[in-house]
Amino acid sequence: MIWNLEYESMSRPRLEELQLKRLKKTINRVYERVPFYRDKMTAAGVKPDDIRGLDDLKYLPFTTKQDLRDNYPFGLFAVPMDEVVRIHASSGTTGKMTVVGYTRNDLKVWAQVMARTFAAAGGTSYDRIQVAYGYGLFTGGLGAHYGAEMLGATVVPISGGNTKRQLQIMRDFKVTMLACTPSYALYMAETAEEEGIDLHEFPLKAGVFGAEPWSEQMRAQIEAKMGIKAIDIYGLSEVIGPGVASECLEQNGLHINEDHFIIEVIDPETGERLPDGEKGELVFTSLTKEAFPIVRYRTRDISLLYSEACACGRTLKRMNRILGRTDDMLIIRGVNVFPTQIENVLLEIGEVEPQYLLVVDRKGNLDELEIWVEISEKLFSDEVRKLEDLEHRIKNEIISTLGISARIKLVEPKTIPRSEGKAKRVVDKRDLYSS
Ligand code: DLL
Repeated sequence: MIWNLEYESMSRPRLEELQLKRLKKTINRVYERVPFYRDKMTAAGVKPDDIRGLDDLKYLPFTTKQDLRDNYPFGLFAVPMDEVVRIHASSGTTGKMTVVGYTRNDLKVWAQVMARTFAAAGGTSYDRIQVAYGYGLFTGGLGAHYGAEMLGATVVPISGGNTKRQLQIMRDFKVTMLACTPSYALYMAETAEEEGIDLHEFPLKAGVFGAEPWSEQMRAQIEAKMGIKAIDIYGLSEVIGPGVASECLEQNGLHINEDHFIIEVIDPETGERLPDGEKGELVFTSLTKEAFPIVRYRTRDISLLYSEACACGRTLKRMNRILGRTDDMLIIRGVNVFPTQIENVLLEIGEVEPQYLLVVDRKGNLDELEIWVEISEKLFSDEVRKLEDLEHRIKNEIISTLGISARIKLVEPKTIPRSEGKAKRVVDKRDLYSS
């Protein structure tokens, strides 16, 4: 079923007309209400009236995660706080979070695009949807929740964790759709196997999985182990959360909700726009958001666009699954982690050398993070108790700032390989982006 038939299957000329009207409104709005945008546009010599066609978007400056950090927490909001009814946040590069806000209407739009997502995965009001994305500042849980409610489905808002209970509820409540990260879906499948539970006997038919990179092999595994259709869904907090783009049952590219977001693909080196079919960095501009409009946001995600028609009837352009990133952001158990955040924690604790290595692996479908930290000769020959205490403090500090647990391995000076160029801080053993 196509949830917003009119908007999801518009002709290109009508869609572009709508996009232009909305783009002009958004640009006027940010120019008038957000000093950051006005200053950047002034510096670039552009005024809202210069935006006469969709192609003129290219004259506007990009917005980056650094800009969001510089305006932490609410500096880019375009409405007074009494109109903001919800805040979400995700981790930034060096400790400061990226904070986004929603008006009542923004929440409605978000629920609409998420209802589209579930409908595109075959969902209807007869479905029971288990939302096992995390609830909280992360956009996954609440984003999926309101979308599923908008669809009229029965929502099971279980959030993440407690896998055996997830399986029990899935069986007892006769859940038909699952929403979580793909790695958690695989972990659930594996736990089911261990418990002697056959998921093929459950009425589960589909899952909407995203928030982290995954591959076609992983899709095949999930589908075989769970007996479901595994649908890829993409989004990011800065743009709205989940609901930016999602696959239909054709499973051949993710339809972008272009009536709400304009997508561009750029060469990450030159910033030049690339034609459909060429691989580059995704850049988004919101068209309807009120509290946190965003103009030409550089996602650092790499993909490409297809403009051929899709057999499902939707005319919205599709993007390929995410093929990589242009920066060093890791996604560990669904949490965005920048190596610099870990570096900051280590520096604040002191007592350790500024030499560290992050080793990320996936064991039994669960991500594991090991942090190797060099300590001084003197400390290394110290009492074991002191070393254990240091290990504990680092572990706790990582949990409280990043929300993930890590194994800490204190190593002797000069153990971590030095590099002649850029320091290599990460060894990622998961093969995430191969298809
Ligand atoms: O992860 C929003 C989301 C929630 C999407 C639930 C899908 C499902 P952030 O925490 O801001 O928002 O992280 C955004 O996650 O820039 C990508 O690098 C990555 N990402 C999200 N979806 C996918 C996907 C949410 N389907 C960042 N494939 C993005 C690959 C994804 N990477």
